[in-house]
Amino acid sequence: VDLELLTQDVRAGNHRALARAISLVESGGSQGKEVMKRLFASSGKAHLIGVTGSPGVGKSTLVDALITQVRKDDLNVAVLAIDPTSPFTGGAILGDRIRMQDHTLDQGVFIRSMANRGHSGGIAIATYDAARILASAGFDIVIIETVGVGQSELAIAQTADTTILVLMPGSGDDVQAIKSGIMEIGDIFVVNKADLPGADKCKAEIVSSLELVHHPKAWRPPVVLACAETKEGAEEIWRLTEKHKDFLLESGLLAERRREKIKAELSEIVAVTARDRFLSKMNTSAHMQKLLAEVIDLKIDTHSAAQELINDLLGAQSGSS
Ligand SMILES: Nc1nc2c(ncn2[C@@H]2O[C@H](COP(=O)(O)OP(=O)(O)OP(=O)(O)O)[C@@H](O)[C@H]2O)c(=O)[nH]1
Ligand SMILES: [Mg+2]
Repeated sequence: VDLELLTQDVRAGNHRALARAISLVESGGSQGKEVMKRLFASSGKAHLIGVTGSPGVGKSTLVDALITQVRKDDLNVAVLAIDPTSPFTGGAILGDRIRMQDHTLDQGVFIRSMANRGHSGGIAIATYDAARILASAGFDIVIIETVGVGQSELAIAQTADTTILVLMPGSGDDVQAIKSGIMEIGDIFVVNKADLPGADKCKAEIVSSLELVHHPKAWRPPVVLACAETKEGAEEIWRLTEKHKDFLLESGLLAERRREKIKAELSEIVAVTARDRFLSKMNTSAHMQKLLAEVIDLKIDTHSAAQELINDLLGAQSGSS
């Protein structure tokens, strides 16, 4: 791959080059890192919007409706759909394509699914990189759709400047969200499938539980009823998203949040890299074989053995043991 040419094409907004560059960061190799090095300086401008919620609440349908709104304002939008791992929603890749295909002929829209498996560096890191690639291609808006269940999905949702939490009535979702503490990550709450019974009750419960959550400065997360299938509520959600962005800018919170996020991202990269290095060294270490035998014979306990290995590896890495 000619990386100079590739990154040039990415900056020019070429969709094929974008797909290629994202594949490179997804595979976690050195070429992906090189791509990021070249694009980094031009990657700061997009508004990152996270859309998260339980499987099947209508996130993709809502994102599709949001794309239409964004295009009406003459802005470009890219979507990263992080596939759910759950076997119950395994059809999501195809589903997302079909649902979003209205926009596939539009140059101002780019949609990409990312598999939640097989990332040596972790899906979160690949997602941060992909979002930056899209930003440097000139997309004004980058939407990241994740299923808000696991730790890594929450981490991804938190990379966004604005996080939209989607729930639906009658699923027990609201109660679950309140219990698990994910209420804190939502900047905008959407009760989707408002055509189903119980939507008003669901909204009321969220509103009252939000009163117990601390929120930064002047922003009180709004709770919006929506019917993504008919695009009802999409315009209001888009307007609130823009309003939240203005709030972030005016309050100085945007800079503060981005700082926190970059810190988390750096920790993640360091942790993942360190773990990989440790594990590969450990597996080839002769000392490891010896300790293994000793643990089996109950001559040394696991914690002490691990500590010996860590001392070994750290010593070897810093070149002073
Ligand atoms: N009744 C009703 N159904 C809806 C609405 N929005 C979406 N759906 C349906 O809900 C199902 C799931 O929609 P998706 O948009 O795929 O949901 P998702 O949250 O993206 O699902 P995963 O990505 O698999 O977690 C589909 O059958 C949609 O047609 C709505 O407003 N009302
Ligand atoms: Mg989806």
